[in-house]
Amino acid sequence: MSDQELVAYSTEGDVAVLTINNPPVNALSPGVPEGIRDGVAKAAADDAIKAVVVIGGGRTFIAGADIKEFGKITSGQKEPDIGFNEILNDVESCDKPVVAAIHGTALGGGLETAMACHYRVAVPDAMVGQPEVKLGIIPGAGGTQRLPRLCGVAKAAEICASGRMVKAKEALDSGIVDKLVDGDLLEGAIEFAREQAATGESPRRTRDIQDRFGNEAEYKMMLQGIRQECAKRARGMQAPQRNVDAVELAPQLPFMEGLEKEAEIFKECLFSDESKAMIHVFFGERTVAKVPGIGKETPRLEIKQAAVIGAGTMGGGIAMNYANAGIPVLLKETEHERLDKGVAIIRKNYESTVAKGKLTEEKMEQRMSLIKPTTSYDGFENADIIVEAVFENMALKKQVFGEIDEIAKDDCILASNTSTLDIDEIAAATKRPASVIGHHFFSPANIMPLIEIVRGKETSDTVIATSMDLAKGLRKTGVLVGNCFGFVGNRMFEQYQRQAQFLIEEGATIEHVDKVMYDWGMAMGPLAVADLAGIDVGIRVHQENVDQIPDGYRTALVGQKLFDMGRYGQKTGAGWYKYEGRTPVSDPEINQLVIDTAREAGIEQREIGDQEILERCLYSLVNEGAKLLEEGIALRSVDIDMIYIMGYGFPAFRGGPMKAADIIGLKEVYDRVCHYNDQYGQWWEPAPLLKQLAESDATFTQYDMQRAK
Ligand code: 3H9
Repeated sequence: MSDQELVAYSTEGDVAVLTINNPPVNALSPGVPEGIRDGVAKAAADDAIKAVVVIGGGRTFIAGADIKEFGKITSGQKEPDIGFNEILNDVESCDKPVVAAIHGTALGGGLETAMACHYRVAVPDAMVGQPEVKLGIIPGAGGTQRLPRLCGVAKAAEICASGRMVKAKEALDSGIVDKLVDGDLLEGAIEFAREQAATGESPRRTRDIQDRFGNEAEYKMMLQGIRQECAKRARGMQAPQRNVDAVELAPQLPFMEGLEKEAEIFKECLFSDESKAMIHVFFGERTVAKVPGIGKETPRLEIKQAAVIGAGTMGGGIAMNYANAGIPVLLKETEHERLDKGVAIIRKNYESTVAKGKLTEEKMEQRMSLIKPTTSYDGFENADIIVEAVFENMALKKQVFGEIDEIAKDDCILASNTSTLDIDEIAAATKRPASVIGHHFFSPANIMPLIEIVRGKETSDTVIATSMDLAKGLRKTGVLVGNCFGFVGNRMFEQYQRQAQFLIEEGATIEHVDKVMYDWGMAMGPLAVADLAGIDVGIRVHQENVDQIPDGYRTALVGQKLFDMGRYGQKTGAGWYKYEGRTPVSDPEINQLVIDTAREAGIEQREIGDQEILERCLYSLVNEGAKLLEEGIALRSVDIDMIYIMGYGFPAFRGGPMKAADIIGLKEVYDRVCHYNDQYGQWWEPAPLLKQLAESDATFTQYDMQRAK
């Protein structure tokens, strides 16, 4: 495609119209900025033209710089492009009014382009924003310098540091947009452009605006608040603070100097590990939706009626997801008492959302009315999907699947919410294994954004495709995985938990292990997480699968003792910690129990440093992840990363366990796995894939790309 076609030049009487045509989202790929500059220059040189309108072709204005180009820069394949700033400065210098006409979204470099235009008009449902922070960077083409000149320092800092989308009305009220156009956007923009030209005044250039920064003392105080909020919300991340730093420079420096400083910070951020991780996550979120062999042509089933079996914590949460998506759902329990309890918890959950002002009472009632509690299978014959969410026990699950096989209609999807058990064995309890699939939700199921979709060996493509679409419809991310004990998430998690417990048996304290992992960015430390998930859940899963553990392998000892003591974690008020409400408090009794247990088992206790804790917890995840990749249980390393970020509180700014390993360097990771293997053997046997990639100086990301070819 030629540059000319990327930005089409046309005229409407005395107004030049530049239409950007770079589908799907009009990213500023090479050629687009140049096309805008050339179009503006052409209009400027034409005496018959009085004004210019810049508009996006297709569904949106401009979604920003082409994010794919960033990887080329950081890997040294391409020079950082500083030419974009010059182009925008040229656009802003034009003597004829240039009007950005915004529909869809004007994001990142898209908003920066719009702000370099002299005026902005937008349709009422348009949105603008500087989401660069979500990529671990700051706006690099004047966003941090022009935005405060339009809407004030405090607001600009908040927009840049949060990366949130700003609705058109708010953009209008805060001065980012000049006018909302109700009818046809292009017509409205042309009319507005003509009005500006008719004033005869030179166009208003954002860089010259000086009177909107706000009161210095006031915005300084607000910036402090924004920084504190970022430190909490984006713990461990640099980019939010760097966004505030850059915006704060706007009132202090002349515009061109501000741009230079912004470029310095932008480059610093772009080359950071944080940015590599966040860009990986951006593409990862989109990649996981793509399943090789399943395309648009794969037939889907329509899901108009759902049914859930089991009204416990998981079943109730799953039913809420369907109700939230407007899909009627039957919720079955064996006894009235349990059913009533489950429904009461659902109502309580909704009520707390209403109390926070995030849901209206009316919507709550609507959703409650979509959930139909029952103790029988009546109505199940009409369900398009039945989700089993009973106790994690194979015999029970097989019994349930045998029952639903008798009553479900022919094309009904039979999904199990099992978190560890063999989907093929469950499917074998039915006469239709092609309809059986795992839908592993994460607790609390109404909140956590992940569903591990487990493909059995006979699951049909239609059932997989429908499940992936359904996940999206339920506003979740579905990640397709293969069938094995614990699938991807829990099989890795077992290794992680095991190392955390081994570490304390060898002398680290519970608090120390948790602190190291929390400080590294995990939402919670491994032992605090075990308390949240339930010590009983972990032990029961372990008991169910104990025959999977090779003979003579070391197993963790203290967890079983906590279970025997009835210390199941938060739900019983005590586990690894004691709980005051939901606040964990160290328990000297358990610290002593660990020491006594280690002594009885002949495990020597020693000083253990932060680095060993981090390595053993993280690399045990990575090593198992590499095995899952090799076995084909995980489709790509990025799928593992998304599962960990969305389901296990892994910090997005580390990119997920596999990306974190890539960033550290697989050679280093492999060396340390070998070191622990020399020391402990057994669980530390290095994954052959890790060895192979480390020895060929490759990364998991490269492995993904290689396999996608
Ligand atoms: C920036 O601008 C830096 C500046 O300061 C300049 C510095 C010099 N680049 O999300 P979707 C792809 S940083 C490349 O499914 P939706 C996306 O991968 C940028 N590709 O659609 C997907 O590809 P595929 C700041 C991009 O309708 C396809 O387009 N801007 C880009 O659900 C469709 O995307 C942002 O961070 C891009 N910028 O949502 C905005 N954007 O089909 C990032 C999208 O192969 N974009 N793609 O998987 C978004 O937030 C959403 O895409 C958007 C549309 C809301 C626009």
